Amino acid sequence: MPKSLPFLKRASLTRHLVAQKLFKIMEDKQSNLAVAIDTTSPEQLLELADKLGPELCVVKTHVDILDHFTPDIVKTLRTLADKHRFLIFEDRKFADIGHTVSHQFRGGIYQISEWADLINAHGVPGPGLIAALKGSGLLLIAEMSSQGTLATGSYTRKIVEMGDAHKDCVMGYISLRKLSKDPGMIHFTPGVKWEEGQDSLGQRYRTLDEILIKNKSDVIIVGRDITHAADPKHQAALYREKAWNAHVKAC
Ligand code: S5P
Repeated sequence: MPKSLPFLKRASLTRHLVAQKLFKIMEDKQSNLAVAIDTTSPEQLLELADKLGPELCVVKTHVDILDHFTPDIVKTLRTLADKHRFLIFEDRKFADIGHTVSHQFRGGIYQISEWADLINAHGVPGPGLIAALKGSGLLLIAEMSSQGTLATGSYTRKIVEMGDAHKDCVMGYISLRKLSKDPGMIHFTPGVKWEEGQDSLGQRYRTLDEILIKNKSDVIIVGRDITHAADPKHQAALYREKAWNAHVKAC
């Protein structure tokens, strides 16, 4: 199995500014850990982002699950992102025609384009939505961690073809493993726990060694195993260290 290149080397192999920035953050902080802070409380989101910030390269949000929203919440999150040097990834999973998606991205209550460094989209509608999402770093969803996902086989291959053909906007993939041959593309993998398993609603978990060493992905996205731990800060520090060691091993 060919070895992966170090992140700093890969930063020079992409022209995507957000990808370059992320590669550099990962190398400087020795962190390829993204944390999904899936809480309904804005106060808890900000508190966890501040507490875990030093361990992370990315904070992943679902703003539409917050039980209330004001622009101040994301303004504070941006301040924390600058303080701790992490990127904000709004996991909106856009999946409509370009015209609609453009409004969902730039307008509405959340105005995602104003504060998100990273966003993601399904490729089902075709490449029209990619052009509409220009601005933040875009990840296409090529595979999913959930049981019975339809994003497999030729669908997955076509997503990677679509993404690799739009490198001015697309900087990587949500996937279970490395898919693109382009070292400038960054692969993010959710569904991570210390041990393999499942939740009660179809989420499937694998270990970080399985994801980063065996399947050559780049960034792990960990949610409840950190946010619901007895000591989230300690757990995040452990995940950071182990994920970084796995990355070094894969190089
Ligand atoms: O295929 C996917 C894609 C995503 S972005 N499977 C996922 O679980 N996710 C997201 O990763 C999901 O929306 C959640 O925010 C996070 C996983 O959370 P956990 O608590 O199961 O680790």
